[in-house]
Amino acid sequence: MLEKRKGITVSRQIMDDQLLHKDATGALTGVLNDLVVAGKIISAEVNMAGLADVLGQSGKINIQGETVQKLDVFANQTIKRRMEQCGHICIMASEEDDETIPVLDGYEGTYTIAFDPLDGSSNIDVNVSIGTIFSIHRRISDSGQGTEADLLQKGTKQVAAGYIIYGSSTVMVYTSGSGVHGFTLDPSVGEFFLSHPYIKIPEKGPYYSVNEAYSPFWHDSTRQFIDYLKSDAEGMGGYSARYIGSLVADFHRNLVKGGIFLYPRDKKSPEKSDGKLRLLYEAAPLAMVVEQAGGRAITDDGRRILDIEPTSLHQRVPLIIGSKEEVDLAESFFKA
Ligand code: AHM
Ligand code: MG
Repeated sequence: MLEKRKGITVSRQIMDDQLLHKDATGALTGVLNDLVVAGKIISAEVNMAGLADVLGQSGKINIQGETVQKLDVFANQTIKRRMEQCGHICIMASEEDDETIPVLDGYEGTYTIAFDPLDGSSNIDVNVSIGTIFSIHRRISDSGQGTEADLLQKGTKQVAAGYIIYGSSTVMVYTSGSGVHGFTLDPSVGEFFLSHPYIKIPEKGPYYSVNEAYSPFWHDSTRQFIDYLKSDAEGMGGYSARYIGSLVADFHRNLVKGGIFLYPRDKKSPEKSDGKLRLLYEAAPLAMVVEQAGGRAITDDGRRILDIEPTSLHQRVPLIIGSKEEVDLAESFFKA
């Protein structure tokens, strides 16, 4: 059956998911379909990025006389434009904007969206995988433009979450609470086709992903955990380290192959006292995906990411995410 589903379009899957919810109005389907469009537009621009560099530097004029935009700015504008007029969103938050973003008057809907338009900024100019991450909640206010409180809801309240990775191919992975599905973009026809139905993260994985250059600044429990993985006490023949520096890419690899990703707190700077990654745009959506796939996501003091009540839009949170066994193991070190 699963094999037979392979190759269906992302729109078909989104509609099938909608059928599982008897009260569904089609609004969430509308949001996800507009996100798919945004993903295709960004993917096309990412693929042109190398060429744009040849034709003109960002912020300068290219050979056609157009201003070349920075990719992260372009991705942010693309998603905002699609969402402000999609008719089902009442307010947005972007990692790139300090404040909440309203939708067009008359287009206010029932959902909110928080997104990181192009995550992995250090990899944008060097042809390494980058991605868009999104998180969707149902509004709690009644009507009109949404409020910040509509966005500051915990991860367990997400109705859908996922990411689009722009890598060797463009892949969209999302969940609306009934499993995780992955779709690969066929650029020749401009359509995402189901390539990874009902993704399950391996219970135990061969990889750990962490920026080891920060190890002198780690807290003891983090260092002891990573040393333990290297010691082969788990009998894996030793773990392998894989760290791209694009969360989406590191997460996606571990989701498919198994493993653990860590961005813990460190003592390097006061700003890193809660790690680097953002709760609303990065940690909570990926936590929903990983839990739906059978994995776990916690902080480095053992809190479940999805249970954290957000207090501000750009709040950071230490993130430990991946295969169940490795996250359980990490937790035992953090609690000790
Ligand atoms: P960004 O939102 O500015 O791109 O930063 C987030 C990125 C993540 O994709 C990645 O996991 C992390 O920063 C890497 O940070 P570091 O270079 O400190 O290891
Ligand atoms: Mg980011």
